[in-house]
Amino acid sequence: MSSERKPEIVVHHLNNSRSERIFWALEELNIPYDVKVYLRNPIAAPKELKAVHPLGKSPVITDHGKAIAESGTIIDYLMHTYTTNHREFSLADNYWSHYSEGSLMLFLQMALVFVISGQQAPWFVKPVITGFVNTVKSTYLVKQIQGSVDYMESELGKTSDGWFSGKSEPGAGDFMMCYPINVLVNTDRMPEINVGPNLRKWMQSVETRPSFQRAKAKIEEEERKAKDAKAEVKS
Ligand SMILES: N[C@@H](CCC(=O)N[C@@H](CS)C(=O)NCC(=O)O)C(=O)O
Repeated sequence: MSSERKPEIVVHHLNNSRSERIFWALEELNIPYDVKVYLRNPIAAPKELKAVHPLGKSPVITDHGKAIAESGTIIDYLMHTYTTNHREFSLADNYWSHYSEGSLMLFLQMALVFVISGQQAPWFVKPVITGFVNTVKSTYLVKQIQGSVDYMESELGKTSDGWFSGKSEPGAGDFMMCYPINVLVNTDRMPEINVGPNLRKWMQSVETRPSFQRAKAKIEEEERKAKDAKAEVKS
């Protein structure tokens, strides 16, 4: 880290959320931070998160008390405020950062909402809703997501070191892509999608990176402490 300004960052972390990429960026860029955990109750974020930012979503950070929301803005802010040469924030970084939330997540989120609505529909409309969900998935969403996955696979194949940043180390584009690619590679949310070797290798390179491992360990430790504290209050 090299900057005149000393960071006073708090990551306001909601369990099972997109904030893993913020932890990874902070660890990778060697920027010190504190963590405050918010536990879902049972699915939505607790109202305390709205005191940090009006939308009450995660990830959100505060730095010197100022709230910064939206993963892409947070990563952009960290790189521009606390790294030398903005760690060469490239056009590719900018592109993949926007692509991640603006294009890819749009379809993944739609797929998730459709599947959940099918599962949670009342029994008397379930066959109709399930039929509708399956039709939208097969005629539209699977094609869109597979198209994106094939495109990313081919673009990664053109890079020299297998990073979305186009450089020899991960950049903003990689931090941002970490969440959706993890969903595609490591979860069974979209079993219809074929993920190719370049994307799998990319995920593996992320997972074996010490900064990513430190980020995961930090999240686990902080969530455990928050859950223990909550259990203690209840007992
Ligand atoms: N585009 C936003 C997405 C923020 C978002 O939707 N966060 C979810 C978790 S991944 C959330 O806070 N959900 C809890 C809720 O809506 O109550 C970003 O990347 O920061």
